[in-house]
Amino acid sequence: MSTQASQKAIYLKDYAKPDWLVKDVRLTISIFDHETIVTASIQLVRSPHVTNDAPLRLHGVELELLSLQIDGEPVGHYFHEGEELVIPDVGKDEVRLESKVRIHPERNTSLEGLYASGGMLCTQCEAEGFRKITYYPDRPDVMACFTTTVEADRTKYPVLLANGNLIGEGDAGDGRHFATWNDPFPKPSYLFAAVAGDLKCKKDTYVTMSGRSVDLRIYVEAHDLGKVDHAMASLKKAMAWDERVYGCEYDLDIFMIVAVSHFNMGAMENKGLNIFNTSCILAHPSTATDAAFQRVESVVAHEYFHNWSGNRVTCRDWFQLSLKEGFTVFRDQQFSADMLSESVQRIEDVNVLRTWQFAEDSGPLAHAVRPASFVEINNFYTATVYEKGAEIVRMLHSTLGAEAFRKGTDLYFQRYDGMAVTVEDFLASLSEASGLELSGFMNWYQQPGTPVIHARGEYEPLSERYRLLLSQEVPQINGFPAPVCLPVPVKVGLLGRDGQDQRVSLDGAIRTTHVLMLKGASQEFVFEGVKERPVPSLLRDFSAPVRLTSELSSEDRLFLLRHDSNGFNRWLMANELLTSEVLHIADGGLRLVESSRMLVGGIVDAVQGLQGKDPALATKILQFPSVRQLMEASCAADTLRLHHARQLLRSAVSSSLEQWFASLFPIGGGGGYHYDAASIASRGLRNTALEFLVDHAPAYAAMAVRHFNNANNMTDQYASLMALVHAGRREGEECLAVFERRWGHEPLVMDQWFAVQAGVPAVETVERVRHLLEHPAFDRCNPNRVRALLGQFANANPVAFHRQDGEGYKLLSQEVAALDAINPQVAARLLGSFSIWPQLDSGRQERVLVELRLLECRDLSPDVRETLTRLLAGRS
Ligand code: B3K
Ligand code: ZN
Repeated sequence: MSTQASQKAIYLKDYAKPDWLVKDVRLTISIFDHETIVTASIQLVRSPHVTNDAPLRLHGVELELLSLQIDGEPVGHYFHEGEELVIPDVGKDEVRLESKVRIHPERNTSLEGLYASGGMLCTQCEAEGFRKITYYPDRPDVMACFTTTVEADRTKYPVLLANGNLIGEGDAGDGRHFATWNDPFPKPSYLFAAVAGDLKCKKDTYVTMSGRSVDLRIYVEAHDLGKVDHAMASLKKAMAWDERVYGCEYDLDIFMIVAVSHFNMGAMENKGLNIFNTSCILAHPSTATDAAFQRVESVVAHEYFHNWSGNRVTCRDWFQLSLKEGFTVFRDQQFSADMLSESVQRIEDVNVLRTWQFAEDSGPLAHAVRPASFVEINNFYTATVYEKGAEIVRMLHSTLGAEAFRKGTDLYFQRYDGMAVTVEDFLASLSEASGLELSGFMNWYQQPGTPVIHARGEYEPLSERYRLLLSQEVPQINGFPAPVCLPVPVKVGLLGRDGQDQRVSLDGAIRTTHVLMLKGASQEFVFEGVKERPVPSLLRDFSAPVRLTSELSSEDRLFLLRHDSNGFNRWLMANELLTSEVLHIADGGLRLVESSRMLVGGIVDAVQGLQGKDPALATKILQFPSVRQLMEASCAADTLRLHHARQLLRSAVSSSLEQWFASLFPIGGGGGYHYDAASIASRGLRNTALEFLVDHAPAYAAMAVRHFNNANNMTDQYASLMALVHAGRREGEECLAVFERRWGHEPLVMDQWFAVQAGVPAVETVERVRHLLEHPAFDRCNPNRVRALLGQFANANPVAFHRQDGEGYKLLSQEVAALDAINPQVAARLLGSFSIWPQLDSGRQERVLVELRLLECRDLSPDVRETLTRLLAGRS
């Protein structure tokens, strides 16, 4: 814990190379019931660039130092400075440092460093958790080969794992045993991992493209062994995909995944020993929804892909975080698009981007994809670093084209293998391989804010020309330097009256889709051979992370919704039309008007037209913008009114589609559960229909109860539960009780039980959440449970969270304070939910500020203190 005065920012501009490098590390972790002893033997060499007798600085946090020797002699003179142990006079240029420390994983609730989860011990070292295990230069540009011995009681911890290949194991006396692992690949300490537990494992093998056989293992607690088949299948798909698309082959003889139930985020890419949140690895049709299956597939792939984009080539410093994360998110998005549906994947990714990243980019927590400074790096694992970072890589991919992009990534992986590098190095590889000048993209990494692109088109019938004027405005974000123009690829198609893409010419190239590169403040693009006045389909596939304004009329948008060959843009048109219509209804008398009827007609036509062709897209089109998105679009804070307006328009859709929705049943005829695009799509459409019907009329509650009772999979069961509970139907409460009785023993399913209740769009949900905080199964030490109840409440239930009397804000800030004493990372993330405050009306703003000021007076972790300071920085 720290006070405000000790908040110390670090700056990218101050980066200095390490004075000492590590040649090799030998680590022994001896686990006992009430303590763990870590001995480290580190071969250190003075870095060649250092001319003076630079002191040796090692990071260490919450370590009890038992002994410290250099070349076998006790170190006489050393001192502590912040998180560093400093040895001023080492004398020689190469030494072996041996330390012995005592740590207490059994008491470590921060879930960083070595900690206990259930009966096992595991590690989480990214970003700076290794310093909670031993004294070490804990920075990503210090890379070394690790040999790790884990030693523990044989009965309690029969499985002992660490990075790399197993090189020895045996008896250690006293009922104890040990295992020694060697990782031949140099790596930074943040990729270190060790696990000790009573685990069972599923084994498989994968033969790589060069014919090497890799041993694959997924370790879980015994009762979860039946839930790992999907993860194993996903891993093998990811390994094959990375070979095929990026030429990246796995390098060790073994690849292991361990599932733990207490984890701060989704998963961690430790070399050869990924550690996963159970929520991102376990999937069985009876306990996991389709969404959970998809998440497992994409997170398994993401962590696996890091083996090259992150591990073999790593980050020089934490400012470069997006170098590995943005690139790897892009890679996992490409993979998921290949596994299921390209347009649906893009819709989902853009929805996340527009909902969370755009909000972050325009609020008090805005920062660059590569920030220039930070206090606590854990606060920068954000939608901006991840999702906007992925969008930048996507723009590079579309600018270069797939082939040149691949040449660039080949060069990047080959040139920087085993090195810790920067975003500039990545861009240089792409530029060198493609011959394209890409330095403008550096600005995408360096400046925050979402650019606004204006598009204005003009048709000249006589010359058959269509002039498209594009201009950009880059917002000035408080506290950041004046922004500059960015390179913005805008993918465009021109539709004729028949709804078909016209083949038109731009700069001599004749195509149906063109990618325009807007570089300066404004630029005109002239299409030739345009036979008739077109309706432009702009920013297809969301070719750049921007807000687009255009002169498209509602009729044009409806036309695009009906006809656009670009599935993504059809959805975008529906989403934008629905957004403006709901806002219109909320602004007016909470009544449907003529434009509402026109829109409902368009939605109904589009959805019915997609039946049998693309039910997944139909489902997406039916997904109304969330109240959260409506708030973002309108700056309106009366979330209850927005909810009512949204429900009015939804019920108009229900009225028109009632028969059709009902025809998607009868229930029970679905057959067994299959995980494939077609089955997911048909379940998705039916469950969306159910949600509309249950909302629409109480009579459909009985149908939903039947669906709930007869469901042979969690997707259908959860969808019917959610439909009933969120519609406020009495039957919903009964199903909640049944669900709790049935699934009380399955933590991940119980997370869903908490989440569905935290999401009820009603002001009384504040009291419900308070009540659930007292439930015996609520546990502040488990981040999944905290996210299920409080994350859902604060981020996905604006009606309750923004309740006018401020009770939602009070609940959240009290919980942030309580959680901060347990797990600062989780607390700080939850506090970030307040970042919407400057957009609220003055009454709500004042109520938020009361809570934030109360928090300000407390003793807070650096994580929460930094977030709080940033939240309040711009207040008047
Ligand atoms: N690299 C980890 C995230 C670590 C977060 C540390 N606070 C997971 C991932 O993005 O793959
Ligand atoms: Zn990642």
